[in-house]
Amino acid sequence: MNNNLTQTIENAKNVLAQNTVTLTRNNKTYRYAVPSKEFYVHQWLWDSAIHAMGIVHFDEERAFDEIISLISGQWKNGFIAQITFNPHEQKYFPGPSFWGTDDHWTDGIPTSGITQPPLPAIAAEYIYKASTNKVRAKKLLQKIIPALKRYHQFLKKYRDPEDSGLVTVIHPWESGTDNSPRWDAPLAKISIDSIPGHVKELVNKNRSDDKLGTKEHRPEFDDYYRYMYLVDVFKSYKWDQKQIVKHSPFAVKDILFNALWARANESLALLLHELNDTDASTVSSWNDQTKKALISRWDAGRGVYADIDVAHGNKDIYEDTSAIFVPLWANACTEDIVNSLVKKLQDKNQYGTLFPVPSTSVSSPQFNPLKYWRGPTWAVANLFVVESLNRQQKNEACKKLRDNIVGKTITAINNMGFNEYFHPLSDERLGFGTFSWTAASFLHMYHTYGKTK
Ligand code: 2M8
Repeated sequence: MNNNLTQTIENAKNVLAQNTVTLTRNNKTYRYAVPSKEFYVHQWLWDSAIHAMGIVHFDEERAFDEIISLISGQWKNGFIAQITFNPHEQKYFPGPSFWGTDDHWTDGIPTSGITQPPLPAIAAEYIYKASTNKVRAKKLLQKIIPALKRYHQFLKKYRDPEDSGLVTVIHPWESGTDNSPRWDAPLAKISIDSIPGHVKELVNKNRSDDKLGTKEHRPEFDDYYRYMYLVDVFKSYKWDQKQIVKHSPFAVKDILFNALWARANESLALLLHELNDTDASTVSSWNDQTKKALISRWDAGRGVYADIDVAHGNKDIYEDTSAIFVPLWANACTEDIVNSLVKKLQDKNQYGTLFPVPSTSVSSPQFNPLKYWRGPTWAVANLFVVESLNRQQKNEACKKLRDNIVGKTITAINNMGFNEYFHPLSDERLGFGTFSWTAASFLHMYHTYGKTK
């Protein structure tokens, strides 16, 4: 190992340590890492799951803290929020006062009203398996698994009311890939003129990400008007999930979210089994159902898994983004699908760029190498692709690609540091700096696959 890499591993640990917040809520002390002190100063759901997967390689107990803190704000109906707020922080917009969720908070713990991709159970499986002190890890597992089971029951009940196997996402922020081209068509149906003046004023007055960060790397104002309009609509339904899922102007069956949903049910079933919980078989049947539903979304002609715009007549969405690789992590694929996706990853004009994997295919008319989820390479999205390829490692090409992406991600971070995202065609760092899940993804990839090379 070169000295530089030894130093980068230490730096990654330091990023996670420096971003760690210790907070007392209702006489209990919690520890979690914020995504980046430059802007994201609260706890995010899927970020924390990734943090845990990185932290476990140097502090097993601390890895579980991420999930323990996350579930402290779980609502009575099982919902776990995209953001659990730190009441002492002001920097981030939209903070706790913009959501109108107060009536649902548990023991006064402030949260937003939407969720994020259900990564925590996957993280729980990984951190449990990586823990060397299994007695302690099992005790910690017993602390978090009942809450994660209730969260999955919430998603199944309220987000898949049709029992189709595919859960519905009601806000682009729930997808985690906020301004992905996949949401362009559904969002275009919400005309900017129809958005009430008070929502636009609120955004104009309070938006802070474009001032604290680089404007060109962030979503547009029209995106933010729509994001906050949706929050306004959900507030008017008093966060009643049944009403929201039925009436939300934005409602999609997201391929990435559902791929992680399938994989998360596989993890949860395994952990429930480990704890002798008889619900394991129900959760396992959800995994089977979602896998089948995902395979049926594959469009061989276009070479993508198509999302569905539920709010607008179940229209298919065929945007070519890195979401299409993640069903492989859940094994929701056939050999032909795997071969087709391998070609895309190898092709320089699609996903095989200088620093892969771009979040949108280079050949897509929507590709923008600077803007957030519309083209830049994200270490966390690479972690998903790497795990997806690893699941298909019987296929030699997948194994080779896995090692190639691990190597390039480690080298890039080693050279450029821990930014939120990176230019896929040059060595430019983008977004906010000193980012926790970039550090955690690096540590996960290095410890799991990097050392064997
Ligand atoms: C970004 O999203 C937040 C809203 O949730 C924002 O831009 O304000 C996304 O990259 C999301 O996936 C991520 O979890 C969050 C914190 O890193 O930032």
